[in-house]
Amino acid sequence: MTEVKTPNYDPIDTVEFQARDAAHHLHPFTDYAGLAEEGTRIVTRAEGSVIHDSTGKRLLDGMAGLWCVNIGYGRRELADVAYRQMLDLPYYNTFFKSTTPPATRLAEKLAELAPTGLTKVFFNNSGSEANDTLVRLIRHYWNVMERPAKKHIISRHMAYHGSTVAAASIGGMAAMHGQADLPLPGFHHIDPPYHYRDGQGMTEAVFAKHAADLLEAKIQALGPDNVAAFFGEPVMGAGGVIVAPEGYWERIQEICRKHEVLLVADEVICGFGRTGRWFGSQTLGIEPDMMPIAKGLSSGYQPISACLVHERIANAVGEHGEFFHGYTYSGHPVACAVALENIRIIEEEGLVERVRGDIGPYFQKKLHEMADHRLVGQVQGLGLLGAMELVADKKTATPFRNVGTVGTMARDHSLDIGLVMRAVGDRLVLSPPLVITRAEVDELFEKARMAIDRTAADLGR
Ligand code: PXG
Repeated sequence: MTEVKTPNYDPIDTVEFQARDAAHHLHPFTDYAGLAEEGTRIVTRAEGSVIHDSTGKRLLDGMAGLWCVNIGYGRRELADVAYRQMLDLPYYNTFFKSTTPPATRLAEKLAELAPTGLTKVFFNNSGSEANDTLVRLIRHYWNVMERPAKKHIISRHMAYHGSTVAAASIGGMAAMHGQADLPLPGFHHIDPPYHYRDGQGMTEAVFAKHAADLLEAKIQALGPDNVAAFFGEPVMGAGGVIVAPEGYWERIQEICRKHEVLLVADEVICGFGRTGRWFGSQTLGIEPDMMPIAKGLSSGYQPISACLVHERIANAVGEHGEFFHGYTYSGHPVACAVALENIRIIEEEGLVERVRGDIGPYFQKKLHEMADHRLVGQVQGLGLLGAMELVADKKTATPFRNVGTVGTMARDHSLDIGLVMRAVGDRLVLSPPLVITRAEVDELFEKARMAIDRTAADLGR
């Protein structure tokens, strides 16, 4: 970890800067009137698992940015690699039979790390773009296989797969659909494997089969000859860190194989050590046909994503001429060089093994201790992913009225106390950098408990 350095710009007058921001900057997933009133947090620098804002406040980043800064902030090695690559070759494309050394090397490295058969790599710049690319590729694949009716795509309510038109259609976020008349025709959703909310009264094993069989029912309703693919996050992230009960993925896979439906494991959050293996699919025993990856691929130091595609599919498509698809920055040399260096660091420092055998179990132990809190109905997690669901009544798992209000209160207390924690409805979610220390995990859960205590006090409980 490098020492803290002064930012390379003039000091910021927070209030004045907030006004400038509110005047011109349209933020993603933001209520603009609310932001203008409250003012944005201006994050100026970071190191390890800690970020700092323009007021001098220090926050422990329990979210690794947006589930992405796996190797932590302030890694000089990545800056050096980017600098050198920019001097050697800042840009060249990978269209028209060109490549650059970092793009080829990264494709080769990803094929080595990937689950069996996923040896072909298509580069994009974000998770959303990776999912868009896959929708294009899947449609093209079934056409070249002379199964043109196979076009319907199934995924899950509450899933997040991105914000482009196709990715938001795959996703199951009702609010996103509502604002844009989505999903597009041909995208369908089944209920997620959310045992705590939907499976009360069923054992996990019974519920696992029940939840997976929803996929088979949907395939039957659409006609197996019409269904192209199923998309699922190994662990649902933005939907609230929902870990499927054991047996779910095995059954999902069986159903996909039986009906010749491609299985896409969206590894944008679960990839690069988050669950204690390189990919969530490996932790959960999934053998996908395709995987979008992003976030931890570069630890967020550069925008880059990739689609890992089974060679069976890539080869079939490859026999039918040009795939008319790509982005100016597909395989950008600086982004690829940074991703390679990120992977080298993950390997050198044994971060995947650290999550599996050391910091992951420690984090889970501390997370599960939170279950004794009077407001916490359920804790759930895997590796360095965790969720705590706040409920009105623990015994009956009764949610609060106006789901989201209490979660937001706890989130706001958490930020005040100096911890970045997200609220998804009333589920408080965590996804810290893989380099988080034990002392920082202790601090994280002390602060989380304090935030929930203050929330309980606000509610008079
Ligand atoms: N798939 C998954 C599983 C994701 O979590 C995407 C695709 C899209 O990636 P891009 O790079 O296009 O953003 C994501 C992104 C949140 C939050 O609030 C989650 C994401 C992005 C922004 C906010 O939890 N996940």
